[in-house]
Amino acid sequence: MTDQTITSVSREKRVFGPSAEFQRQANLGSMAAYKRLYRESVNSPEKFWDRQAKDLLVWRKPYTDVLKWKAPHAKWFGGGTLNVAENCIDRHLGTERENKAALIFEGEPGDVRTITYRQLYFEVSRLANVFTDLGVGKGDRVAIYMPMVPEAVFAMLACARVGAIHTVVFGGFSAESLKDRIIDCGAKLVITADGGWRRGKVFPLKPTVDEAVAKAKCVEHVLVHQRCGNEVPMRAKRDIWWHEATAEVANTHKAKAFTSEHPLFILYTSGSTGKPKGVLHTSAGYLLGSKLSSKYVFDLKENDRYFCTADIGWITGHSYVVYGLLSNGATVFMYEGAPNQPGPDRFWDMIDRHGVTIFYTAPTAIRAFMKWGDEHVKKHSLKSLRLLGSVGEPINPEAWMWYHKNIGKKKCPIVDTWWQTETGSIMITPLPGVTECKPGSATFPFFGVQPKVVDDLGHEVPLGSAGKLIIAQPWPSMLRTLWGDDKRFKETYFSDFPGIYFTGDGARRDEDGYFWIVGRIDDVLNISGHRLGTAEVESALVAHPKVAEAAAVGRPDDLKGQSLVVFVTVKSGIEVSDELKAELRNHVGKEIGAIAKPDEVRFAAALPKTRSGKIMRRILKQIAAGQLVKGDTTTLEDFSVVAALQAED
Ligand code: 6R9
Repeated sequence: MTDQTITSVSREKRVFGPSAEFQRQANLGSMAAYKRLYRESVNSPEKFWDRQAKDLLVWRKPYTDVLKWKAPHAKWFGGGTLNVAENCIDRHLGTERENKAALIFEGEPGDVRTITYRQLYFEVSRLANVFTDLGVGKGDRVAIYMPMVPEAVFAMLACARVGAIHTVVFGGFSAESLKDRIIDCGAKLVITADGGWRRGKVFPLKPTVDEAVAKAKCVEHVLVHQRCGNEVPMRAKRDIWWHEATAEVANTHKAKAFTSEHPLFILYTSGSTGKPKGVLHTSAGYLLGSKLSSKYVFDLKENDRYFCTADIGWITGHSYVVYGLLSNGATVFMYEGAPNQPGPDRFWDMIDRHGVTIFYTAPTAIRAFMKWGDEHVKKHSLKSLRLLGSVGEPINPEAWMWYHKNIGKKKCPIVDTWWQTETGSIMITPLPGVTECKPGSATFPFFGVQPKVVDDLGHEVPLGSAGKLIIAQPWPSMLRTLWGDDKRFKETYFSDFPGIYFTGDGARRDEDGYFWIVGRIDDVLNISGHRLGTAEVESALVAHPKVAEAAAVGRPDDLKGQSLVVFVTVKSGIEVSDELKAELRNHVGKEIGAIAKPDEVRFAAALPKTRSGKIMRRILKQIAAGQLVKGDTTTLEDFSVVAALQAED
């Protein structure tokens, strides 16, 4: 993996350090402090994690071992017991946080609810009592298929409280995907709502659940939260209204303790092939990872109002809406609907009205805001914001700069956080009071994380060269297995480099040691023996003033191995033409080098994306190669985008 590499993204030389003002108040305020703690965390991990686990978690019974590692299986905090929900709720009661807002919710129609920690305790307790009445307890699986409403959070925490294992399925998934997930984990209970609000309309959820459950014999009950009041069929005995069931039970609940490695949740995520993988996370290690990272990466303070735009159907919603934030006693702002309802300034309007201080979103959203135009941002002051975050894909320097100037008003640090469903918590990230950021780089590892960029034999490559990103040591919030498929777990993550976690991502470190994520390994192209990251080409394209979004894929080529095809959407009002194609080819050539000049530029009205906003390059690859689109398309947000691209062929 040390052959010639193109380094357009890491040619980015601008550096942005934290302001003295931010640094002064930061939870960690100097590079020296970071280095000292980091060194300890990787050189004496057991000592480091022992201290964190004692400081940050409430234990019912102290653990006896910090780590038992028999690759690829980790056991953290053996011998100890705790309750995750108690760590997110009860521990704040009887303190000044008791009447602090845990959640501030705004529905798409504009309805606002504030739920204090005390109220959260009552809500979750009621639900936990309902679970017990329904015979749902330790180790049972519960599928949650909900809109982004507080009840979704209550449902997760109630599972944790009784020791049930939740699997949250994003509300945009089809009945087929929901059914597959329910069956794969054998869920006994499904929790849903009549519907949710999206783009001014009710999208019904219950009918989808009915369709899924009809084919899933394991389900005994469906608990339905009434959100929109739309008509829904209720099946006698099986279906139960949330408000009716919770009205009949006590609003207090004594939580039992569970062992550190008791499973907390399963979250399905797509692999490069085959059916989705059920990533399993367990209790203590996951909670500790999400809590510690929230505290330092988001520099949490008692008065913060934190807004993460991710749906709880994704890992970001699990770790950085629910567990990491509530365990820290933070106030989480949550929003139900679309970012452009009623207008493209909905987020900015809410940030001003609710005094949001920390904002965490995805590059795909940032590029959408850029495309919609700066005027929508300018209508609002955004003066409460003090910290910004990015997650989900490499953020191209253009989007970073836009975010920095227009949303952060050049004063908010940006944390570009690299991590995965499998890692459970943030792995490579700037620390906001510490790190000098380079736009597009996730910078340095978080505590306890030892990432390395290696060649196919597992040897570290020289700085400047690209390779495979591995994590050399176990960390507390790592996945423990794939539900029901330990063999696939070993094969997927621990077989390229036996006993060492392989992320599936490509990366490089620059001469200053900064990590630059190139993208998934399968998205790395090899053109005439030159390695080229799709992210680099895309980053160059979106830097062009006429381009809104771009996706680069490889097409098999007899001569070059692969040729480069790019799909481009242009900004509104821009005419597409052959001239523009030539202009874009030359532009990429100029930005990266002649080797990166696309062989073909294709304009598209929209790009195929997953529901979490990731461009589905696998599909574009098939279209570029003139093949019929095959394989799993259930995660696609809008199939008509694919149909339109194919029709052009
Ligand atoms: C949290 C999340 C994981 C994959 C990961 C990588 C990409 C996520 C990134 C990033 C560059 C970042 N990714 N964050 N790439 N910079 N800051 O997104 O989890 O949905 O499992 O996706 O997303 O390719 O391997 P998940």
